[in-house]
Amino acid sequence: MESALSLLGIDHLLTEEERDIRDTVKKLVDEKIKPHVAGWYESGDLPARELAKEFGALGLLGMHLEGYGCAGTNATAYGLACMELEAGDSGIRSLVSVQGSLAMYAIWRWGSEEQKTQWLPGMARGEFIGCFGLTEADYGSNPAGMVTNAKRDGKDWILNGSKMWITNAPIADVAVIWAQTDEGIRGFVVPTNTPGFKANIIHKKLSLRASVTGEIVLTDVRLPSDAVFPEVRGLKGPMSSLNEARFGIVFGAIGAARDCLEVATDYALSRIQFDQPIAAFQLTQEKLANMALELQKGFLLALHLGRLKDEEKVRPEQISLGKLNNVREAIEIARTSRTILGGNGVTLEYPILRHANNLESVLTYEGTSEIHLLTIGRALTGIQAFR
Ligand code: TGC
Ligand code: FAD
Repeated sequence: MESALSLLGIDHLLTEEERDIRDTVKKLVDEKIKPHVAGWYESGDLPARELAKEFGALGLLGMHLEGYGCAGTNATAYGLACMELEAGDSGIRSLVSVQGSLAMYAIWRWGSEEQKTQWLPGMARGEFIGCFGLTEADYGSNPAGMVTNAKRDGKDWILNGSKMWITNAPIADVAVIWAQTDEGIRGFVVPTNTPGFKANIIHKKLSLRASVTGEIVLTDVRLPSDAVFPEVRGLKGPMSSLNEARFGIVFGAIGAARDCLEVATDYALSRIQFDQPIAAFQLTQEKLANMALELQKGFLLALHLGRLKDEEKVRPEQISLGKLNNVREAIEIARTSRTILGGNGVTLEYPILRHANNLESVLTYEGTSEIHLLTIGRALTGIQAFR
């Protein structure tokens, strides 16, 4: 029998090194994540520090970055790692992508040499956890309007404002905070023990429960002059990190969808109704075949973008296309897989509704599906329809 991603024989499109990395991450997820993640999801808590160290030891944090203790793999290998992590849980992939693609990438791409040497090696080892504060309560899709601000006071900077929905904020050692200045939006590297920095946990989430999300409140946070990224001004700074994380999600969503399809296929083969396995009904086979079709197409799209990225040719609107398609299809696959499990599909005994609920966040964060539609629309027409 064919497995969910083997139908097209896609494996031979990967290098041996890429397959090794994928298989290593899969083993880690099978042994250390899958047995526990339903419990973390139910309690809304997870051992993030221990996991970060484990991921760091395996070289997964900032794995596609060069130098400063990072593994320096290609982008495709990073994508494959995201795929396997998200087959465990989107919250686990988020832990890795916020650390590596958002916080570490921002420091790696825009930081001074001192900022890089101070933070990146420890972040790569998982000793320091990072977060990335762009979104505000009133400025989500439109970060250009942010009101968090940084003002000069002598040589120091004083930060005031708040950030909302910030993954890892309550457990972070360092926060990359984007703020308005009199020279436009700039990025600041903020140790979270700086007086005036507070992070409150956001409770009652029904999605991404195996991930800590917080609100950051900044009250007269005094930072030295060298806490700012020296060169970059404007949205280009944070958007460059978003490109990295969105790319990881293009692969990640396929991992969540694959896990759903695999579970649904196994279930369909063993569940008997009307004296036969439900897999024997044509309606069930239609569901499985359609899901496998979208899964293969989504993986090929991800791989194509990975190859483009490795050649440094990928454009933001191409990443938008991949994120939009693969998350949208992954949610459809999760929901259809859930129907195959009937009543059992609504419990945490099976991963499917957990994945489906997580994918609601994935559809919204890193640019909502509407924002990605408009980004593609702008690329097609040359007309921006955001405002
Ligand atoms: P716009 O005029 O289009 O651009 C302003 C400046 O930014 C540059 N830029 C980009 N640069 C690199 N990559 C991209 N994808 C870029 N998009 C824009 C652009 O070239 C320009 O540069 P410059 O030098 O000319 O100034 O800006 P706009 O205000 O019209 O906004 C465009 C829009 C709506 C597409 C953008 O604001 C957007 O993508 N909004 C969505 C916000 C978002 O995605 N937030 C995510 C927050 S982080 C998160 O969700 C983490 S979730 C946890 C996890 O990842 O696991
Ligand atoms: P809004 O921007 O208010 O959008 C609401 C609806 O309006 C959406 O459907 C949207 O598509 C639509 N809409 C908005 N503008 C337009 C338009 N021009 N045209 C058509 N439709 C439009 N942010 C961070 O900075 N760092 C993080 O680590 C982080 N982690 C997150 C973790 C979780 C679990 C979640 C849920 C979010 C996280 N976010 C993070 C925030 C996330 O990026 C935002 O939620 C997202 O960008 C959307 O912003 P919003 O929630 O304010 O929705």
